[in-house]
Amino acid sequence: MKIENEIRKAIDQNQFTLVYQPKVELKSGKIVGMEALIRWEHPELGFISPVEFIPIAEEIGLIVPLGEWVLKTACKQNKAWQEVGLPLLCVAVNVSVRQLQHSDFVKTVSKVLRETGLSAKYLELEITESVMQNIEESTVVLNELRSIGIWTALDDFGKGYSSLHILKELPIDTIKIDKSFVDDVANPKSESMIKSIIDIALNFNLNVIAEGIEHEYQSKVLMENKCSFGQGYHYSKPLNAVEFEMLLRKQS
Ligand code: G
Ligand code: G
Ligand code: MN
Ligand code: NA
Repeated sequence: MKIENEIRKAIDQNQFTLVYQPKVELKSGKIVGMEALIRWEHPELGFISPVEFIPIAEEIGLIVPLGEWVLKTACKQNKAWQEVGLPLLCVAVNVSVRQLQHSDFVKTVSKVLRETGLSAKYLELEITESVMQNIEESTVVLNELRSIGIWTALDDFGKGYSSLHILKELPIDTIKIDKSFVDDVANPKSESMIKSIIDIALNFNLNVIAEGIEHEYQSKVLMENKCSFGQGYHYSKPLNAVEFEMLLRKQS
């Protein structure tokens, strides 16, 4: 069984689902947004991690239709939650460089917003440093997204080679501090790095959120260093739509 064919079949047969991980205000633990993450339950093979199939979908170009499905599903779900009176939150969707560089990307995002009725300000796109492969093109696309009112975040910040360069070059709104720094925050060198990253971000007028918070003490160090938002198992693992909605109802 070839995984390429299985991905194609999975799109047609609705084998993919999305889970939602809360983004919280560290001080209060209050949910301020959520990141949508794709999940694949294959009928015979069982759970397959996006770490395995996203790179293949990218390679064979299927990330474009798959990414559109993710966008549409996340926007539709967010709109549905808004319509039943739950708090107005921004949903973040991960976007591959291959999608961003596709000539129809901005058109596709606009179409999804129009069709789902979700206002652009409730959608955030998470991109990675790989968009630096083509700075000029990425700048044009990111400016177009900004002009529509969509937020953008730079995922896995600090992990790559051109983290500082990308801040200088690209119009983005938020950086997400990579989990590796948060993991290691008890180490004074890591804490200095986190502090420096946050200072740079704040100097650039960017929002900052920390990823992969698993323990209370990590959250404390982040707050001491002026990071106000976070995400991670300490607050909640990614939840299916029903579970996420229950959590939201409990808080609102
Ligand atoms: O959710 P999890 O930690 O298993 O995700 C593993 C990786 O897959 C992460 O790098 C995450 O960004 C990526 N990923 C999850 N969902 C999506 C998606 O919808 N689109 C893209 N492009 N990547 C995703
Ligand atoms: O690359 P990206 O940041 O989009 O990937 C997010 C991934 O990290 C998702 O697969 C999500 O399930 C996972 N994740 C989220 N919070 C935590 C955490 O606290 N610990 C660990 N180990 N993984 C996490
Ligand atoms: Mn992400
Ligand atoms: Na990340």
